Parts: sequence; structure tokens; C-alpha cells
Amino acid sequence: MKKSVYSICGMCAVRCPLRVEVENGRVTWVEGNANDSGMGTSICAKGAASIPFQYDNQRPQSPMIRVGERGSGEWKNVSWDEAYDFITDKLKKIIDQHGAKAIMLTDRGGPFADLRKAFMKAIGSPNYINHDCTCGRNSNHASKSVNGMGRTGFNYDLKNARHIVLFGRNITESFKVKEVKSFMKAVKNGAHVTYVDPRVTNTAAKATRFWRINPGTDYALLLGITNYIIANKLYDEDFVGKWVIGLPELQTFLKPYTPEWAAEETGISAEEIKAFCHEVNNDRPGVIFHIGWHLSRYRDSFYASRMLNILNALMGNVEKPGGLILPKTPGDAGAKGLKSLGADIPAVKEPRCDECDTTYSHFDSGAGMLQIAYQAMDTGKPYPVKAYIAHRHNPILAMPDPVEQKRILSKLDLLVAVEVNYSETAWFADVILPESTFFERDTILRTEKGPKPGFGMRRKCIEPFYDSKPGWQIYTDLAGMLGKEEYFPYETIEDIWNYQLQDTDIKIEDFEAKGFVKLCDKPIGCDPDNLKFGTKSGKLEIVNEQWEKLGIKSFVPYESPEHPPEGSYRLLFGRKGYQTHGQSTNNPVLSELLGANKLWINTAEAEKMGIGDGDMVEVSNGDAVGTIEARVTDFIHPEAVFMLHGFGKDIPVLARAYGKGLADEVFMKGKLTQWDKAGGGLCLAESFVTVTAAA
Ligand SMILES: Nc1nc2c(c(=O)[nH]1)N[C@H]1C(S)=C(S)[C@@H](COP(=O)(O)OP(=O)(O)OC[C@H]3O[C@@H](n4cnc5c(=O)[nH]c(N)nc54)[C@H](O)[C@@H]3O)O[C@H]1N2
Ligand SMILES: Nc1nc2c(c(=O)[nH]1)N[C@H]1C(S)=C(S)[C@@H](COP(=O)(O)OP(=O)(O)OC[C@H]3O[C@@H](n4cnc5c(=O)[nH]c(N)nc54)[C@H](O)[C@@H]3O)O[C@H]1N2
Ligand code: SF4
Ligand SMILES: [Mo]
Repeated sequence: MKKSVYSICGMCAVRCPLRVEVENGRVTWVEGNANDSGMGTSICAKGAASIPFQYDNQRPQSPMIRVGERGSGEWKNVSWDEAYDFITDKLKKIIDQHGAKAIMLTDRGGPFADLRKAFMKAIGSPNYINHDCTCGRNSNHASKSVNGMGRTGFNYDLKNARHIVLFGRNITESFKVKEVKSFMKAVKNGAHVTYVDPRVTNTAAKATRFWRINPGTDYALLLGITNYIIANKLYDEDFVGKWVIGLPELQTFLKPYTPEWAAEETGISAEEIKAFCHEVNNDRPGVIFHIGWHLSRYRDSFYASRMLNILNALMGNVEKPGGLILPKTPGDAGAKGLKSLGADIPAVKEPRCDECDTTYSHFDSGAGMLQIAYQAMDTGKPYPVKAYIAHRHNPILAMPDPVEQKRILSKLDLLVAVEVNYSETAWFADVILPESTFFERDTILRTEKGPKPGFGMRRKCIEPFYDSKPGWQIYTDLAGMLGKEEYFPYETIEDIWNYQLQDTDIKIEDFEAKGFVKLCDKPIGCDPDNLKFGTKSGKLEIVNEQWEKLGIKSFVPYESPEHPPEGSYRLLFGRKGYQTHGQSTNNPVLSELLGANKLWINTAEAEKMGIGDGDMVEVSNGDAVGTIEARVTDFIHPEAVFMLHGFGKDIPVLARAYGKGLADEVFMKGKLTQWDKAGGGLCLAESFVTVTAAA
């Protein structure tokens, strides 16, 4: 029997809408859900590799409890009841001794996190944290300090843009399917694309202007650009007059930062910088300075990212074609939203272990800061954290310095990984709970913001292959066993969906036709003369007084980045179109496309050391050492080397990826405690390594 099911992809955190064909209980075809016009039937290689992932047996097949040393790989397969008993016995003891706040849960954030947040609320712990201190936190907080809404406070109308400016935003390789399609439409329509990176990427190849910037100097370039734009009035004076606070202060601050000054620092000529400024002035308001992520991994990323937000404001691009569009919510459609699963659970009054509600109150406490929680796990301050549930999150790989992390994680009484793979964290855990794959499970409903807001549903396509459970079931079971069934009274996923939908006019059956429900027929517009931003003033704040009061200055002077010592290189990292972080390097098909990462090194530098393309080289930070194949190329800045993240797996059961290539995070020694106090992001791009020909 053949059937077609609407689902939501789970092969990366983008979570694209899908249509899945199933024949006799097996998935035979996956494509984009064409009911979504931005998506069409497109999916990416990782999405297509969901079928080999489903049929792979190199993944956890039943609950497992560790019997050997941490990380030894000695496990006992157990029943769900045994696993639940083991976990809840430990949790009850921890609650008795330290209170529920000693339990922490981290996940990959996103539209389905409401379930885990509600679980933590139900058990009485404030310590729900997402992954974002290694991802977009600096950018997010920078946006929040300007627009009051954060990084996702705007959608980008890329396809209609006349100029797209990308600072280390490798949009064609580290992509979202809908975003890259929209970007390619703009390219086809002849939009200007300015791409800034110390490395030539596929996106550089699509750009009309590529600037190979000195690594870590983006803030200088942005200061030079903004100085010239303001000094020459190359901005939207009407918009700025009406909606922007703090321009005179900015102008004063920018005085020393001329394009000539920026050229010295960045390696990009003053003439080029000026030509760019005139070009964006001609192209506005359809100009987008993409906030992106990569400006998130340096010590001044918060301020660099603030400058990108400020440049968007200067372009007057808000709610203009080819500009920044405010995402519309169910409320904008005159409808009620989904009811949060935590809505009827009493608020937790305990303070957070990561101090995002106390010491760091400018940070978004909804997302938290995992690196600060590591300090709590290590030192017991502000209070002990004794149990850690990592759900769809692999901190040992995603946070820097795995050796230091393992030292700290070893202090826990309980580490649980809820996973579909043998992640590094699962391998080090006390218990692995195998979640059913996204094909095998229903998921809570999600809100979809955009021009036509609505709700989306992921439906189960097939029965689980192994002894796994869907996340909603796992947390309902655990809440029940911890005596919190009144807050998790669900028997079926329909109970959960009905709870979420109770304030709306929508019924479960309404999702059958398309896989999602829109709350209006036509895109909701917005009057550009009647905007409302999330700041206290309701305007875009170049000077944010609230943040200033909390000790976060609106402007800080530029400081040159440290240059690598003689014989060393700055280690850069990133992703590729057919890999998702470290979770797909062992995929049966994706591992054939790319078996191991290579070290990009500049040709002239390699020649000095007698290293040829394809030679094996030794990479070291004086502590961690490893060998990897060299990719000798003119396409990278001489001060930097680059490797893809997610390789160098040290888990023997991952037979295809085991020992292939090198892991970047092992070279990030000390980075668990080096982070930007203004933005919160970890300084991942501030490690140096030596490279020598391997013996
Ligand atoms: N295929 C695929 N797509 C993905 C993901 C995935 O795993 N696979 N992950 C998703 C996630 S979580 C994220 S956060 C995004 C990330 O999206 P991006 O941030 O666009 O992607 P990265 O691959 O991290 O690439 C960052 C680029 O920044 C460059 N860079 C390094 N240092 C500097 C610098 O000093 N200045 C400038 N201007 N550039 C610099 C690097 O050379 C690299 O090319 O991608 C998302 N999309
Ligand atoms: N050194 C270094 N560190 C980095 C980066 C880097 O480039 N270099 N990139 C940073 C960035 S931008 C990010 S976003 C983070 C990403 O770090 P993470 O969020 O940890 O990475 P992901 O690959 O998204 O997935 C996490 C885990 O979820 C599991 N998983 C996948 N699907 C499911 C599912 O359906 N259910 C469950 N329960 N689990 C599932 C995967 O197997 C994987 O182990 O890493 C950051 N850290
Ligand atoms: S970008 Fe690719 S892997 Fe990620 S959700 Fe979309 S189709 Fe799936
Ligand atoms: Mo990310």
C-alpha cells in the first residue's frame, strides 16, 4: 500500500516542510512540500539522505545504560522501564538533596522546544538552555540591542533585493533551502552581491564583489563603511529621522574610522570601500546586510553585528521590497496562537544556574548560556547542577575543548542523551534514550511566522524500526514518574495537539490537506509609516540606554585582533552543503560524498614548508595534535587555515566516519571560558595552530 504523508525534515535544524511517500511501511521518496510556495519540491542532499539514515543500523536501537567507564563504549541494552527507573531514581535523589534546580536540560532550540521547556517547568527547574552560545548569540543580542527583537526579528526579502551583503554568511553552502532559493532568484535577477570572507566559498563565486578580509577585522571594515556612509549622507535621511535614535553620537564615535584607516586594518582598499558605499546608496532601500552568524565567533562580534544592524537601519529597508520584513504572527492575522504546553504550569521562582536572570540580565534568559552553566557544574556556584539531559544537542562536539568538558561533565551524578545517533555526548553519557526518527514520530505543532502566519504539523510516516519512542512520549513518561502527571496529562499526540489548538478555530483535520494551516489568505502587509520595534522607545536604537544602564556600552573602540605567532595560523571552520555539523559524517550516502575533511592552507605558506596539495600534515596547538590531508589553495588568506566541522570521529561503532579527518573543536583549548560579555557568544574563531609536514 502506498501513501503520501506531510512531514517536517529533521536532518538539520532548518526543519523544512516535506512530503514523504511510504510503501509497505518503508519510506520510498522524500521531497519538499510543494504546498509551500517558497519550498516547492526542493530538498537538499542531507534531506534526501534521510532515507539511508532511516535504514542505517549504526545508531542506537534501544535504551542503553553505561556499564563501563564513561566513554568506554561498554553498554547494557535495557527496556524503557529500566531506563526510566534508573533516571528517575537518580533525579529524585538529586531533587531531595539539591532541589529540582540541580537538573538542567539543553536542546537545539527551535519551534518544538516548547515541550522540553514545559517539562522543565513541570519538574520545577529554571535551567532550560539552548545551543546558541556557539551559534548566533552575539548576533542575536546585537540585534536585540538595536531592534529589541533579536536576530529573527526580521525576515529577509532576498529575492527582490537589489544588493545582498554577506559578512561570512556562506549562504549557498551553509544554507536553508527556502533562503538559498530566494537568494538564487536575486542573483538571476541581477542583484549585486557583496561577499566578505577570508576564504573563497561557493557564495564568493556567485558574488559581484568578493573581499578577502584579514581574519577577525570585520568590525574595522564595518566602521569604515558606516563612517563613509554617514559622512557623505549616503543613507535614507527620512527613515533615520523618523525611526532611528542615536545617529549624532554614532557620527562622533566614527570620526577616526575612515575608509583609509579601515583599509590598513582589513586589507580592502579605501577606494573599494567607497565604491561599495555609493553602490548601496543607489540600490537602497532594497539592500540587505545579512546579520548571519559568523560574526558571532570573535571577541568583538557583538559590536560588529550591531554595526550590521545599524547599516540596515541606515538603508531604510524595513518593510520595503527587497528589504527587511517584520514576520507576522497569528495575532497579526487577528487569530489566537498555539497554547504553550507550559501555560498552565506555575512559574519557577528559583534563579537560573547560568545567571541570565541575575548577573547577565541583558541576556535572553529564554535561551540561557551553556558555558556559564558549565561553570556551575564545575564549581557548584551559584548552586550545584547534578543532572544534565542533552536532547538533540551534542555539546561535547558543539562546545569547544572536549577534554575540559569531559572533566566537568564527569562531576555530574547523571548525564542522559536523548538521541537518534551515537553522538559524542551520548557516548559519554550514563543513559542513551533513543528517540524515534522524524519519519517515525509525530511532533508537537509549531508556529510558522511570515507574511502568512500559521501552524505546521509533523506527522509520523512509518512505525519505528527499533525500540525507540517519540520525544513527546519520553517527557510525558518522565514527568509522570516524577509525580507531575497533572502537568503532562497526555495519552496521545492528539491530546497534545488539541491542548495546543484549544484557543484557536483550527482542528487537527485541518492539517490534512497541506501539512500546515495558514491563518489568512493574503500576505499581511505593514504600513512603513507606522512601524513598531521591540525597543522601549519603539524605534531602532543606535544608542540603547537600557543596555547602557546594565553596563553594555553602545559603542566600543576598535582593537586589532591578535595575529597568529610566527609559524601559526588562525583556525577557521564551517560547513558544507551536504553535511550537518557532526551528525551526518557517518551517513551511509553522505559519507561517500565526503569521507574526510581537509585542511585548507594558502599556497605560498604551504610552499614555504614544502607541503604539497594532498600531503598529510600535522596540526597542533601544543597540546592536541592530529594529522589531516592538506588542501593547498590560493583560496584562503595566508594567516588562516580552514577545516570543516564534524569530522575526526572517535566512536568505533560509527564505522564509516571513525578516525576519518580531524575534529576542529579539540584545538579550541581554553575556549569554554572565553566569551564575549556583551553578546554572550564563545570566541570559537580565536584559536591558533601550527602546521607541519607529517613525518
Ligand atoms: N549544509 C549545512 N547548512 C547549514 C548547517 C549545516 O550544518 N550544514 N548549519 C546551519 C547553522 S546551525 C548555521 S549557524 C549556519 C551557519 O552559516 P554560516 O555562518 O554562513 O556558515 P559557516 O559554514 O559557519 O561559514 C562561515 C564562513 O565564515 C568565514 N569566516 C571565518 N572567519 C571570518 C572573518 O573573520 N570574517 C568573515 N567575514 N568571515 C569569516 C569562514 O571562512 C566561513 O566560510 O548554517 C546553517 N546551515
Ligand atoms: N568547533 C566547532 N564548534 C561548533 C561549530 C563549528 O563549526 N565548529 N558550529 C556551531 C554551531 S553554528 C552550532 S548550531 C552547533 C550545533 O551543535 P548541535 O546543536 O549539537 O548540532 P546538531 O548537529 O544540530 O545536532 C545535535 C544532535 O542532535 C541529534 N539529532 C538529530 N536529529 C535528532 C532527532 O530527531 N532527535 C534527537 N533526539 N536527536 C537528534 C544529532 O544526532 C546530533 O548529535 O555547533 C556549534 N559548535
Ligand atoms: S535544509 Fe535540507 S536537511 Fe535541513 S531541513 Fe531542509 S531539507 Fe532537511
Ligand atoms: Mo548554528
